[in-house]
Amino acid sequence: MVNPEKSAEIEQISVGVVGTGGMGSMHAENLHSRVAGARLAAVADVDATRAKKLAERCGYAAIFQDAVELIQDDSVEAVVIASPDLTHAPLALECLEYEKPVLCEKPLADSADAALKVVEAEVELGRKLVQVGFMRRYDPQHVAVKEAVASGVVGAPVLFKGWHRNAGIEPGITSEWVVINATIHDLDSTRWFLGQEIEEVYVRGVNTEPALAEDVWDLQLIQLSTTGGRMGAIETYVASGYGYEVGVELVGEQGTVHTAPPAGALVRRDRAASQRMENDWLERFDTAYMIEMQQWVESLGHGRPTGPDAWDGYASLVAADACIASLRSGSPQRVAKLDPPALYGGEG
Ligand code: ISE
Repeated sequence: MVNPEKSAEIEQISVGVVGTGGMGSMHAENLHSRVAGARLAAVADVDATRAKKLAERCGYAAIFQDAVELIQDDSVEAVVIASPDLTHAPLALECLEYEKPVLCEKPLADSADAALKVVEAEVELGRKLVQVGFMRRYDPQHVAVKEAVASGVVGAPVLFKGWHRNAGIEPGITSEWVVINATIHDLDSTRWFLGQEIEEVYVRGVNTEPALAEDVWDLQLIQLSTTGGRMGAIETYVASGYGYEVGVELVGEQGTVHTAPPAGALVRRDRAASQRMENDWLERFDTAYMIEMQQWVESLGHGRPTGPDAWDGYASLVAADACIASLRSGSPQRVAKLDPPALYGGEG
């Protein structure tokens, strides 16, 4: 789908994309052909061949092998970080150094301590420039659930349930990776839907996948409670084998709301009914990624990003750290108490 406004004569912000794997390519292609008000100015990747192929597909953007050089380049006004997780925080800090707005893929960092450095740098700067790629907040199904809950139709929400299943494993993963790379989305969803911080977590898991080391839990179940006395249950299964599926249910005092099944044809044949399942997050959240990028670009036109911020990135990692402590210790863990600085609406 090409956005017709793309070709209109409107002012365009020049965006550089760091990382040209699956996520970076999708963001670059959205910027190039679907999002109004932006142009793909540059891409960066250590893999020059991959970067060149993407640049050629997307209107011959400039190519960098060094992400820092892309960030520093005068032709780049805003940056998307979609490189490996470990690089997110250092590159976000570099963007803050050059006062460039940045849409940073989740997780904001590989630990809460590293994410706090980004928060502190933003506080020091005195303005928000970082948005974190929690794209589910833009998914029409998730937004519909959020709106239904906010309308009060089911009364006060008392329980959040989330399920998150990946079709197949990535080789060499660890139990900690499952939390930081996958469950991080569900921790953000819990905070977003309940409007409260996570206070305590208890994580259990099992290994279902012979291709992984025995101590790697590819199926994890989290029980949690929040600062306002609500509860949550998150299932993350990164080796479901059957397809990619993400959903939420909110149980309220007078009813429940949950994400509708993905739209698509129900085929009946040979005395069976079937519906195609999505393969991965790029397919399932295609619309969400596009809306996320469009709204980010528009918000920059108005001076600052309005989506999930560095504090959301940090708070989700504080909860993730507690999940990791729980899976290692086998016991429930308190989540460190949060005190947001004034920049993020708090008194700290
Ligand atoms: C992946 O990195 C993502 O961000 C997806 O949204 C998530 O569902 C998947 O589990 C992660 O590995």
